[in-house]
Amino acid sequence: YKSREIERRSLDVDGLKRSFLEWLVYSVGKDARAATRRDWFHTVALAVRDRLVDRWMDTTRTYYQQDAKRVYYLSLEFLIGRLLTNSLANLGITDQCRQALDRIGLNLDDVVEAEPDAALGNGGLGRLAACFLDSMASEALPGYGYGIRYEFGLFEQRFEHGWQVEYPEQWLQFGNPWEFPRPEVLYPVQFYGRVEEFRDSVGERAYRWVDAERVLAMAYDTPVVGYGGDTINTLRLWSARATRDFNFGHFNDGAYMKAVEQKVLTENLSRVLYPNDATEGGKELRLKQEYFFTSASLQDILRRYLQHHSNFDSLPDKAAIQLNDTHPAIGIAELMRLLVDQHGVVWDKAWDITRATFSYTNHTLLPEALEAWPVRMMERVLPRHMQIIYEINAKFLNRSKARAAGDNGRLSRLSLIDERGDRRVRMGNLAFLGSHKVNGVSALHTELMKQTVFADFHAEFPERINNKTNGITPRRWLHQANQPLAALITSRIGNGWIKDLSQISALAEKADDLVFREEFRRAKRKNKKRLAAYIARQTGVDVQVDSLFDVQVKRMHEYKRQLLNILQAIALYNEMRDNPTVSWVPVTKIFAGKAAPSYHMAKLIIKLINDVAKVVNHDPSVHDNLKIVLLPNYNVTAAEIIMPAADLSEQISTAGMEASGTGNMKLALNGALTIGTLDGANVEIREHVGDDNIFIFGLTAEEVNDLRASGGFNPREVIASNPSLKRALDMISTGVFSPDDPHRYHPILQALTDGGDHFLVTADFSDYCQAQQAAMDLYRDQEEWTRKAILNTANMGWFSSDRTIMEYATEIWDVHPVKPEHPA
Ligand code: 26Y
Repeated sequence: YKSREIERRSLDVDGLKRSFLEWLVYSVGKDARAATRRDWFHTVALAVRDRLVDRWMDTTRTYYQQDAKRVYYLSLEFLIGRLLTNSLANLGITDQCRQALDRIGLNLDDVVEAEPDAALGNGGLGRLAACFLDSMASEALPGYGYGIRYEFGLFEQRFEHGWQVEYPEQWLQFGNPWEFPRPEVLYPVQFYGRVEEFRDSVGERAYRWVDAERVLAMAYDTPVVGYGGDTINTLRLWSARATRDFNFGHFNDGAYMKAVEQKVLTENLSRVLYPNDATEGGKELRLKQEYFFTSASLQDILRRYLQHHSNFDSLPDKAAIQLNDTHPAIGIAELMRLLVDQHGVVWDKAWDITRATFSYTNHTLLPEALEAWPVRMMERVLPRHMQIIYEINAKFLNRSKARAAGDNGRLSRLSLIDERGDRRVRMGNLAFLGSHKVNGVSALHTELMKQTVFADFHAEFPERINNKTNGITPRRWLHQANQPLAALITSRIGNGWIKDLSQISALAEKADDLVFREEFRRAKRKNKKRLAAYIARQTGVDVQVDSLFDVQVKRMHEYKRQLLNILQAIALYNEMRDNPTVSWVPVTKIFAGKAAPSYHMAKLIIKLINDVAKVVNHDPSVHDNLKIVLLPNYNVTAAEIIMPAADLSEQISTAGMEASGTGNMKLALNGALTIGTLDGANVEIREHVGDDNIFIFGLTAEEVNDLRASGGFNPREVIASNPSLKRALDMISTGVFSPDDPHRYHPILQALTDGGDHFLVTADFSDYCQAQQAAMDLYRDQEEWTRKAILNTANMGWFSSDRTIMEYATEIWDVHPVKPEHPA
């Protein structure tokens, strides 16, 4: 038994190999000859998991014994992607594992490919949460992620005749070796019912929530391995279970089948991730998901707190709860309910505790993305919470400065209830009011929060808004995804950068070193070859490895302006055909991204890109100097192949609309030059990499604001005065790219003209084309291009999510690193 214990922890090649063979037989139940690639993935994952359990328990025990202050990151999304490569790298056993598999006649890279991509998120917000988990563990911070264990992650995207079609993403189909089910960690969560008033033991008015429906939240834990493997934190995801009434009920014939149906319906709560990432749908199931995971998480947090404490006075000293956008903002009313109704804390004290415990991150200024639940729905689904929200609101409005000043306009804007039209609960206002700190995700975004959506709140609470510019984890996005470049960097400056990305600045002096440049180019070329092979496999298109890889990968959105990019592609296509004798810089335009299934305009843009690609890629007159590809099913795994291979990074949102962007950081860190507007974190990227090493174009946020306010912008005039834009649009409108349906793109043309071009595609077109020309010209000079690419990589150290997370830790959470104690 003892030797088996040691075997399970052994990190050397022989020990790993013996573990693999044993796991394959005794847990996967296969013989080496019959094992599939998936069997091997499960085998290796289970054996690797063995190697982290001890340290996981040490970490958890240390936090408990020291009663350390923990941070709880509540997020409806965690876009974690695959975990095998990440676990191996963070444990530092990649090479041993590779060799052990070699000895069995297997290739680690093939085994890795059998892991499904855990896509429990839509885009930036979900991936940020995943980067933060990595950084909290790597910085030894006592941090927990709390979310939902969706059975179906973000849909799988395929193109059928160029149109996006959605398929279910069944990541759990073959089991998940990383998760530990905790059937004993089970909390009741209620919905519907009504509120009863009564007198408590001292004769005070009190309330109880009765006749409610009950669902159970069951925990599944996933270990989060920090770099070096010393700290191993926990991601706890909740799954909906019908109550035990079902298991122990006895039913007559008809009632039995009904009860089974009811059980299935109840458990639908955690079935599927909502695929919208900007339009608030107002769907009841979504509200229930939000409350479900928030309530379970808060109950769990309070249970943990009460292991060491007998009243709630020091909750804010022991727990910091971060709200990832407003999705868990109902937690503010829920904590009030738990404290006041269940634990008998008086209101004012409960409110102080709540505010001192919560903080809120805003990720968007888009009005259509701000959550606002109809009062009628909230009253029905969460009647006690609706009361509590009214109470919070009444007390706040009574004391606010606006009332003192007699400013009713301001008062109604501050209200938690939007009284216009059907009455709605403004979740952003609730999150703001119930938090001691509120942050934006880039300097510009935070500034705009103060000036726009939260201007009135900012006047009331001038200290509350602060900035935390996003970051990305260098482990996954450089060390793991870009091994050629990572090895090159380490050969010159050592491997300290993996843990402390600021060290990467030491590369700057290598930008003038011709040998280093050559090696940097060689690493990039290797990555481009890998991407070219992937493109060929996914789309059947052959691209030139030495062409300029111009990459725009992100969700499909009008504000992100994939349309601007494809219009420029059409213009470039025309120029190439008009001037066949010119020696053109070969360009490969690479797009990838999913559209929300109900977002028709975004889906039409996908079809347009595919239609344009078909025409351009088959036109011999451009001599392969231009290729356009739209890769299907963009996800974390695809991003790991794309980011390292990019030359040019498209960050071209309408200024003022992209809160931060994080793909921009991944691309720049991997040595891509940015072509972008002064939006989101692009502003800070420019400050760090230097104005000479980035292509900035277009209207600024201020200019966009003025232009829209003045009403003085006429897209038809702009189009008429720009022949290449006019020609591109005419080609679309006459069906050059859609001969089977010439009117297909009418809605797009309409939006750009009569629609007023809200996203200012036409307004920025000419400046964008000039910036593209500058990029192509520079690309001819490979030495100069490489020099700038190196300076991008070297100057991106500040954008590590370790830096971001330490800012949260010191300026918002007041949590500190805790080194796990390992028993002898
Ligand atoms: C309300 C619901 C439909 C909803 C669901 C998901 C609304 C928004 C979202 C997701 C938003 C999101 O991903 N925002 C992105 O967050 C990133 C991390 O801060 C930013 O970098 C990026 O600019 C922003 O669009």
